[in-house]
Amino acid sequence: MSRPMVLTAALVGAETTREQTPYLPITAEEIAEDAAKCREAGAAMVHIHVRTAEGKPSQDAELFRAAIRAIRKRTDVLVQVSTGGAVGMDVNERCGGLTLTGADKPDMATLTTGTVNFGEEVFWNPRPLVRDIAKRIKSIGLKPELECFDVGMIDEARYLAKEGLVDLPAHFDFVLGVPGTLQARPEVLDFMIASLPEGSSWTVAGVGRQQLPFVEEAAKRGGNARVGLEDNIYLSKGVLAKGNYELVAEAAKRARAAGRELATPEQARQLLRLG
Ligand code: KMH
Ligand code: ZN
Repeated sequence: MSRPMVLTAALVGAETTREQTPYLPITAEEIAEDAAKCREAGAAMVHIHVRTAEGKPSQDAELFRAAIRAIRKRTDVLVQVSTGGAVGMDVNERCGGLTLTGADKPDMATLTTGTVNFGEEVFWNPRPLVRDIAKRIKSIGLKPELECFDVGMIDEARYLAKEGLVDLPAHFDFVLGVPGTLQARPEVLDFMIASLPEGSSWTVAGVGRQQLPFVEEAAKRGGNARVGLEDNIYLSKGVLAKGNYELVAEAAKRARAAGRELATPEQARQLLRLG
């Protein structure tokens, strides 16, 4: 039996707008409703950002708390909080989700290990800032998902491990296809997999129209995949996904067609070594 595939749904993001798609969840209830449908469709984890009532990107702890409570009321899907936030946010703002404790504590948090162009802007992650976020994640007993927009960010994770800020093997997410960064091509994925520290696990998040094809690329290679409105709003050319759950359902279909079963949240916990 092949290893079950972990599907993550990136529900909200910081860049997608209601003008682009009316199906973007914004409130805690909308996020939770979509999260529960994503779980039913085959997702084991959701990656969340939060928004103000006006839809502005935020990393406010209370907004995260409300979203996490609403999700956990409805479903057992794992919850990963973003520490990337939106470009231009300072480190304390970005780490709002890491201040939650007890029943509101997330299951995982992202950690981007380097600076990268991000469309017309810059997603700023110099070493001191990355160290700061890595320490915060470690100090609350969470495991990071190492978000790599470029292959050098995998090497940077090795460097952080030498400093004792990240434990190896770890779980990596290759984000491929953001304008201005490394694009989603099969040979890029192969190189990234070959560059991983021994024993590490990986997910690939193809951005834009490469999202669903890269579920297949991941499935073939024994890895995991991320889909969702953070990275892509279309189910097919010109057809908006009517919620994250439609993208998860399509990803699940493609994963199964490639011979992969889907991981439950409990299996994902083991596979990603979340403890
Ligand atoms: N919104 C991007 C600038 C993360 O969630 O950790 C960063 C991002 C990464 O989305
Ligand atoms: Zn994100």
